[in-house]
Amino acid sequence: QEIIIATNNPGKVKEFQTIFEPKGIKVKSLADFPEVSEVEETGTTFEENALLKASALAEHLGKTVLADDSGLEVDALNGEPGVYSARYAGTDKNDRENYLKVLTKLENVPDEKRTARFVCVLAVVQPSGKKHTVRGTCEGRIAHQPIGENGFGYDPVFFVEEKGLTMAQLTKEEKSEISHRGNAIKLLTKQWDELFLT
Ligand code: ITT
Repeated sequence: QEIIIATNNPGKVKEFQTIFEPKGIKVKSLADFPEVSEVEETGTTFEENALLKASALAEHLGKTVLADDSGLEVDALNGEPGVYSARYAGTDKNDRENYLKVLTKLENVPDEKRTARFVCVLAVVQPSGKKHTVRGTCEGRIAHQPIGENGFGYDPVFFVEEKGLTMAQLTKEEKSEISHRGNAIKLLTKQWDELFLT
C-alpha cells in the first residue's frame, strides 16, 4: 500500500511517514516525481491551495493523491501569516527568517494576547475528479524566543500549553499526537472508507 502526497516540504513528508509507515503504508511525495512541475498556490484559503496541489498531481498520475496546505494563524496579527506562512518574510527566505518576523511583530505583545493556531487542510483528489477536504487545528501561543530543534517551520516559536514545551521540543510521535496535521489525518482516516470505498 502507498499514499502519494503532493508536497515538496521534507518536514511534512517526515510527519506523514511517522504516521503511515508503522501501518505499513509507504509515503511518496513530489520528490518521487521529478518530472512534475510546481503548482502555483494562487488560492486565498488553505482549502483552495490544498485542492490545487492535489488536483494537479492526481490528474498527472491518474491516481488518488493527497495534498497538505497548512500554516500559522496569529490572533494579534489578524490571522497572519496564514496561507502565506511559507513565504512570510519573502519567497527567498527560510523558516528562521519567517518565525523571526513573527517574533519581531509581536515584540510588545503580552503573553495573554499571543494566542495562535496551526491549521492543516488535507485535500484528497481521485482520478475520477472526486474531491474531499478536512481541516485539523492545534491551539497554542507564540513564545518570546525560539526553543527546540525538532520539527520545522514555526515549531520553535509555537508554545503548546498542555505540554509546557514548544512544538520543536516534542518528538515526532508526540507532535503527531496533538498537531494540526495529526488531527487532520485522524479526521480523514475516520471518513476514508465511507468516502472512497463507496
Ligand atoms: P508544499 O506546498 O510543497 O506542501 P510548503 O512548505 O510550500 O510545501 P505550505 O504552502 O502549506 O507548504 O506552507 C506551509 C508553511 O506553514 C510551512 O512552510 C511552515 O512555515 C508552516 N507550517 C505548516 N505546518 C507546520 C508545522 O507542523 N510546524 C511548523 N510550521 C508549519
